[in-house]
Amino acid sequence: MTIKLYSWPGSSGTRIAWALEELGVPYEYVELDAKARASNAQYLAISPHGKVPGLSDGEVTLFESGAILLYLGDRHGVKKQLWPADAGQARADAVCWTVWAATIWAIT
Ligand SMILES: N[C@@H](CCC(=O)N[C@@H](CS)C(=O)NCC(=O)O)C(=O)O
Repeated sequence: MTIKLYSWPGSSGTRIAWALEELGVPYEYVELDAKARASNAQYLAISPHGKVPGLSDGEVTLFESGAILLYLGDRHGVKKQLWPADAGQARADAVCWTVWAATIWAIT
């Protein structure tokens, strides 16, 4: 099952590429043309507002970098001990800082 990261350099997709590299999960980087993406029906099925990043993992598709990071944590991070498994304080902290990073980075 191939992971595909839809993004372009210098975008919010950078944080997803970084996470995938840290997780050591193989993925395909699909560089989108920022100008043409609004008419890219295949991509709009993954990211309804046409923004990057978008990610597909087999049949599963996601948009919003914060949501993608939480998904990667659950799907690949727990088994690599890079994401807290159980619903304790460590996991709560991981979720809080992930959403913070996805939010603060977007407004600065
Ligand atoms: N909150 C979203 C922000 C997504 C976003 O704004 N992406 C920018 C690139 S950094 C984009 O696609 N810009 C094109 C546009 O706004 O039309 C996330 O974190 O994924």
